[in-house]
This record gives sequence, C-alpha cells and structure tokens, in this order.
Amino acid sequence: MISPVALSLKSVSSEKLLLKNRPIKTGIVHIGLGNFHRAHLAVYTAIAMDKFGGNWGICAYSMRNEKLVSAMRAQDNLYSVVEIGPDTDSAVVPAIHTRTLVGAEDLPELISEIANPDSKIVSLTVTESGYYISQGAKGLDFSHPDIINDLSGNTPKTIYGILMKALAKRIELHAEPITILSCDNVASNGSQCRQLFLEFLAKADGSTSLMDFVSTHVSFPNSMVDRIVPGTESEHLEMSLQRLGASDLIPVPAEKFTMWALEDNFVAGRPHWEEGGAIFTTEVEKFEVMKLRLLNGAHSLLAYLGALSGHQTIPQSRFDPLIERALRKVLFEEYLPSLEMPSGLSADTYIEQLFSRWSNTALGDKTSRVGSDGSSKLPQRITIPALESYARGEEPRILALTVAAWLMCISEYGGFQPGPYAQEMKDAARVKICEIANTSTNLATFISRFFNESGIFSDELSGTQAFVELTSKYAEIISKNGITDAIRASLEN
Ligand code: CS2
Repeated sequence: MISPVALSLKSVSSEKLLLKNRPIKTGIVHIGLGNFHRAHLAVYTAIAMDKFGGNWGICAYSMRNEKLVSAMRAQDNLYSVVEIGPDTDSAVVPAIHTRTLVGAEDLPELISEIANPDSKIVSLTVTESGYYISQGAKGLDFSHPDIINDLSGNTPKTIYGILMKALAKRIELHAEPITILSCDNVASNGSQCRQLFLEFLAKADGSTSLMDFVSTHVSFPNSMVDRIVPGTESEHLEMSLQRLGASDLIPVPAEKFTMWALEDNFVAGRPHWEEGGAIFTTEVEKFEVMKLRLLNGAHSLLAYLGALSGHQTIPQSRFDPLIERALRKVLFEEYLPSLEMPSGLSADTYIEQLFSRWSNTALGDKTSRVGSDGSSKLPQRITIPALESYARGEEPRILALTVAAWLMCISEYGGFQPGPYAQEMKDAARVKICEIANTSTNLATFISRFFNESGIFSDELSGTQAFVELTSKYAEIISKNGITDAIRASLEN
C-alpha cells in the first residue's frame, strides 16, 4: 500500500484552501491553540483575509500541547476543519497561521510577538478555568498557585502574567494600542477579562504605568462564540484524508453551524470578520446570556444525566426520552424566563435549532467532553437562573438536578460508580470535591459542605438553603436508586 502524501502547501489543492494567499505578517497573536480556536476564529479570519486582504496572519501559542504544535509545524502550520453535518461532511484548510509556539520555552517569542507593533489583537481561548475567577470573592482568585506564581514574577503560567510582561515590553518599545479579545464561554468575557487583569496588575509591583496603558490604550470587546467542536478521534483523520486526498494528522471536527456576535470595539483595527458571518452588535450581552444558558447550560444537563444513564455521546443523551423531558423543562421553565432574546431571534426557533445540533450523530460529541470542568462552567450557567427561579416563587428542580448529577459524576461519594463516561470527565476541582465527599458522614452533609467549603458557587447560591436541600435530595436518589428515578422525581408535579 502506498502511504498517503502528508498535508502541506504543495499537497493541498487550492479549492480546499479558505485563504489562497498565505499571510506573511502576523496581526493577531492567539493564546490557546486548541480545536475551538482552529475551527472558529481561524476560519472567520481566513475568510475575511481571502476577500479583503490585510495583515491578519495568526501566530498561535499553546500553553502545553507540544504534540499539536510539532504536528502543525510539520504541516506548514496547516490543518483541516472537517465540517460534519448529519448527512454530509466536507473539509477546508484555513491556512491562516504564520507561526505556532508552545510552552515555557517559547514564552519569550510569544511576548515579542505581542509587543510587535504589527500585532493589533491578542485573542484568547483559554477555557473558563483560564480566567481564575473566584465566585466567592467575585473577582480574581488570588489564592490560586498559578496566580501566586505569576505575581511573584516567575515564568508566567496564566494569561495575566503573560500579558503583563508582553504589554510592559510593548510600552517600552512604542506603546501602540492593542485589543484583547476573549473568545471563551464566560459571561461578559471582555469586560470580565479587563476587570480581572486590572485586579492582577493592581497587586503586581510597579505596574502603575501598565494599569494606565490598559485603561486607556487596550480594548476588551465582549463576544459570544459558538460552534460545537468535539475532540479529534481517529475517524476524523480518515474523513479528512477522504476529503483532502492528503493526510492531516491534526484535523478538527466541527459542526457546520457557526455563530459569532461581538462588540465593535477594536482600538487597533480588525479583519472584516462579517465576511464569514460574524455579527457586530450592541446586543452582545443578550447573545452571550442566551447562548451560555440555553446551549451551554442545557449541554451540561445532557452531559451529566447522559453519562449517568450510560450514554457516551450527546446525541444518545438527547434522544433518551426521559432526558429530553428534563431538557425541555429546564429550557422553557428554568432558563428561558431568566433571559431576553436578542432582537430578531425567536426563542422557539433557537431552541429547535439547538435540538437539531444536539442530534448530530455523525458529529458524535461526547458527554465526557462537555461534562469536563463543571466546576468552572456550572457557576456561570446555572447560578442566576436558579436564584431568579426562587425570586419568582418557583423551584429550579432541573438546575438542582444538574448540579446533583455533576457531583455524583465526579465525587465518588460512598464508592458510587458513575460509569465510564463520568470517570473520563476532567475537573480541576475533582480532588477537592472527592476530599469533601470522603470526609463526610452522609450525603446531605457532603452536599452542604460542598456548597459551604468549596467556594465553587457564589455565596448567594450556596447560602440558599432550599437549593442546597434540593440538590441533596436528587443526589440521594441518584446514589440509592439511580439517575432514572432522580429524573422522574424532578419531573413530578
Ligand atoms: C460545551 C461547549 O464544553 C461545553 O461545556 O457546552 O464547549 C459548547 O460545545 C460550545 O460552547 C459550543 O459553542
């Protein structure tokens, strides 16, 4: 058998390239080179540059994924996005990356790239946990070892330490303005990032001029990003090979749907992202809240209820009739009353579209992917809707069930076996939660200590005794009778 030719500038046919003329200069420095960035910002930017030109090549940095970066480099920094619909798939190659960097070794290069006057935007996909938000303190988590490390002036481990060094160098060299663009699922992602960064700088030595610069010469647009992008599996390598005729070792699977709504607040200019369908709007917050609760919040429910019911994928979970009843209830009765839809978007249409996106069996998104990092995702998704339910005189049963199911997925309370898909879920708070579980004499004590001691949820929610008790009630049913009975109980009148 002849081995297929590797993906490179020579082997990829030009009709697969989203961008025909590869950029020479870098205009965007991206932190967080993962699948989401490669299927979202990179695609929008390639489409914009293909039509309008400009110097918007992307230099992308990964904190630790050496394997991905060496594969990118071996493929001329090219990769394919395999767009998977329910019935058809296709592959495109964004061809937008000028350089890729990785790890502590490349930090000086990253800092120089951000300081370079040609760089106009620093974009971020560092996941919810990369912002180090303390729900209890409602600000930066100063007790986190990574933040302590960065404030001590050691080699930075967080975006704040990196940005502090890079912007200091930028000021020293020329002090040109720059935009920091968060592309993560964090409420008011731009404004929060600005606030957290300023808090960080306020504690760092000698950073007064930096704080002035950040306040006056750096913009932080809010944005809502959306595209379901699972992890890469061997089947995606095969799909990409079929579609490209060249072998890509690092393809990104993605649904065909994509959405991006953002504030037009770029102090140093930006690409014509509207060419790829980006929506520039003054209603970003409505888009964010709609997406964070209806899509992401309901997604978490599908992940935890699904994993405990033995479902490996999101479509399997979505097609489970009992889970679907809980899903509709949480969407229409617990999430929807907590938000206002952006102008021109109907809730019914948006929700039906979500159901069809979650039904994409060919995409096969995993419950373990969506269920990972619940400790940094759930507070943003469920806190306000739960508190508002009580304020309306209602009981947020399915929101409490979501939290109970998550805790039973990751806490190993009393030797409970949550099944293989729950065991695959990663969570930075797993150890802490297991410790609380292991030192609690009964389940109700565990749940109550979890809310009081972990600092994961805000004081308002943790202090809402009715919510703590409801979560405890469902956790108890899950542990004794299983998830099916718990879902039934949450649906009873
Ligand atoms: C998911 C998101 O991981 C999660 O919790 O809800 O990654 C989701 O797939 C994206 O936000 C879709 O845009």
